[in-house]
Amino acid sequence: MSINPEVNAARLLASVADFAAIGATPAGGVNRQALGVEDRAARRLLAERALARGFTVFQDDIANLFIRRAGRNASLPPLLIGSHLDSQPTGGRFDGALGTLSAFEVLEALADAGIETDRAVEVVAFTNEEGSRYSPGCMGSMAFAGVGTTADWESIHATDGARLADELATTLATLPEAAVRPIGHAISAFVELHIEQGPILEQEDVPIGVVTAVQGTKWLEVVFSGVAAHAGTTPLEFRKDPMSAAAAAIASLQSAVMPADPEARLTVGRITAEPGSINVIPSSVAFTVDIRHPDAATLAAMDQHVRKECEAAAARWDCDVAISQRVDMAPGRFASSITGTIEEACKDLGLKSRQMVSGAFHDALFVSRIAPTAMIFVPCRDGISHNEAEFVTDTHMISGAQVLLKVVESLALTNQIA
Ligand code: HGY
Ligand code: MN
Ligand code: MN
Repeated sequence: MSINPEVNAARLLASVADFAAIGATPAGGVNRQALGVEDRAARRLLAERALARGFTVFQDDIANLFIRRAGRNASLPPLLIGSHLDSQPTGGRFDGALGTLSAFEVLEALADAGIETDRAVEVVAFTNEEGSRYSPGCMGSMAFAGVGTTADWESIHATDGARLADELATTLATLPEAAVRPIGHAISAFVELHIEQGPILEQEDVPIGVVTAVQGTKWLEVVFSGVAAHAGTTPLEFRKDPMSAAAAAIASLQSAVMPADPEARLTVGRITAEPGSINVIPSSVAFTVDIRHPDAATLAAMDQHVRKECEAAAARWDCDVAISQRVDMAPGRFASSITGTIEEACKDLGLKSRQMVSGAFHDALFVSRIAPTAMIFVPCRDGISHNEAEFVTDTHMISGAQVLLKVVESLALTNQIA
């Protein structure tokens, strides 16, 4: 006998707290970087909980982790929900984890209510969404969407020197109960719940964001090369100082790009100097540039602008410059059939919602290339994310999961093709 499924609020909140303890940092965040020990521990915990509920657990060769609750008709492609479990090095407890755990709560709520869905519902934790330890980000969802292959990235080394292929093998082996299946199986649709990671929903006091699109992202690595020399004996006219070139390029980009266009985003997140000695003019200086824009042509123009400024700085300071692209994510639009279903669910639940474009990239950006996809956002305090202070209220977590459950009922209970 089935009853109306309900989100078990206490169970969801406890689950978020349990996973926040894996890789917990003293400042209240998490350091659960892709394919590391803590990431594997989180995957293990989720898989054990899934097996305890009688769900099927499997993974693919890039270690995307899937949890499947069967439906009445095994021939129908499953509905996919979920997000990621990996975090930034000083990440928040909710980025990725909330979407993955809310999706798991939906499976449990359906099971508790004895609901048999027409199509199976699968929860996914995609591998390496963040891209901080291994670049690029979204490796798991790119591979799932056929945009990249594991072979493309196997020889990449992490920022701490680990080799991706080795840690991938270790991660897969950590879950012997999860058979490794071919990558990229058919799905009917994908819905990802995530924190907004920006201030809009909180400022407008709206509990649900209906995400209609994701802006484009490019990651560049810029390396200025000069001549290492003695800090004390080398007059200015004898210097080929890559630090001066880097500082000039960064200052020029930061004073021009975002002030000129309120939709543009430019971030220099990491800079290193070799040999990094206090009394040596560096031989080289490398820094990363993360640029974003909702419009593809404008993003391409920003890319050209960064290259031009860096080449000008290299000439001014008599250095060489090499610029390589690490990530190129075109902007993506989500399916109105799914955003409409999310809006209907909000109406049924009496929750205000508003449409919005995501400033952050997400796994949904790539999955949207192979199936109807959309995202549900919930507010986070002061819009802060990628920061240990990231915070979401219990009420917003529960509302988000309730909307996700309602959307799953719409997309999996009837034989509706999204
Ligand atoms: O950087 C991003 O947009 C994502 O949050 N990793
Ligand atoms: Mn995320
Ligand atoms: Mn993130």
